[in-house]
Amino acid sequence: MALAIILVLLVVGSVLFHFLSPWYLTPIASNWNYIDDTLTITFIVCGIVFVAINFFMAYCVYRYRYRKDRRAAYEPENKRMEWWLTVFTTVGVIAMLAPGLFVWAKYVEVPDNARLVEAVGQQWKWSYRYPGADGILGTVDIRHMDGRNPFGMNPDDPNGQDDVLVNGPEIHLPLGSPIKMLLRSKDVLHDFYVPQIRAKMDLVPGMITYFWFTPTRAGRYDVLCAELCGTGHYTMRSHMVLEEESAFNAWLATQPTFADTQAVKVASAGGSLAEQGRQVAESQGCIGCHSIDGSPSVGPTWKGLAGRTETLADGSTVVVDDEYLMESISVPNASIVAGYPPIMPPYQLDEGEMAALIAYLNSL
Ligand SMILES: [Cu+2]
Repeated sequence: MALAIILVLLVVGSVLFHFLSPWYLTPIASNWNYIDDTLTITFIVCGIVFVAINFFMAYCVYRYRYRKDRRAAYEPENKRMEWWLTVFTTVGVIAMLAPGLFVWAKYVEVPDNARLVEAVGQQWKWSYRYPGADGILGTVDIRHMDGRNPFGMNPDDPNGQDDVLVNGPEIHLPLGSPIKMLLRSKDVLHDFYVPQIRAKMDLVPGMITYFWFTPTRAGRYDVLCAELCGTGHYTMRSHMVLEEESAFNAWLATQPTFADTQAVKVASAGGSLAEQGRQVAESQGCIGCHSIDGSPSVGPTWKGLAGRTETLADGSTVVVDDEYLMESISVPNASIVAGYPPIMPPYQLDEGEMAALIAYLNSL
């Protein structure tokens, strides 16, 4: 009897928890209401089955409890009950699968007028590329990738010169028009996921995968990696800002094109060495993990870094000088500061970039 009551209480508690819990889906910010509907249908089907099975179990536990004067009867077959179970199960499974197929058909059919945006994943950060005024993304190849060209842009492709490269921690997109997100990985499996968009897709090395959506609600949302991709997986984050077309265009205009990034490198002109270093830090995405105002982040803050005495993971101490900074940039895991995870990827900078970055670090 006690067991039967516990079972009933468990069911009632689960149902109450579902309706009273504050943890539910975040407000949707895209056109994918279908995905929410599919989730709801699955939830209802599973919920009904969960309640029915547990109540049935509680009933059986009570009804067929042990009694001295009663023996169990052996009944190996019950045709009628098997029919009922088969029919119910079939209807339930169809109710869960059919809407999914319907939504999937829409999910893979990208509208013709969708704008292209590319997200590039690597251990453990995101970067983004827009096609520029011509609407065409330039070709890329892994052979072109280096510290100067992290996207692997083909320098001889005229379509790529005006591509806008965002190596920072944010992607901006305009509200109201469909976006086709192209996904490319530089190393291992990743997964581009923004919970408010309700859409996600794996990044597979050697393939360009995609999905599409129409942003509908302005805001700043977390971009997550939803595929375990190594020790720094949890830090592989970014933000998606959805805003009005005009604000989006104003932001996009502040981002460098591929031609800009190459010109800066070649000329090395404009601004002090420290200012050039600030640009290197921005273009390499360093500020995604290191704050410059002393606030805590994934990695140690850069504020007051030069000359600071750091305690390393092995208990020894080191005074931060140029040599230590250089080592920490090119071989980050050689000396890890105590309290931080060993997750920074090595950066290959050329001599000029390294000198500029160190001048910038020393200036903070
Ligand atoms: Cu990842």
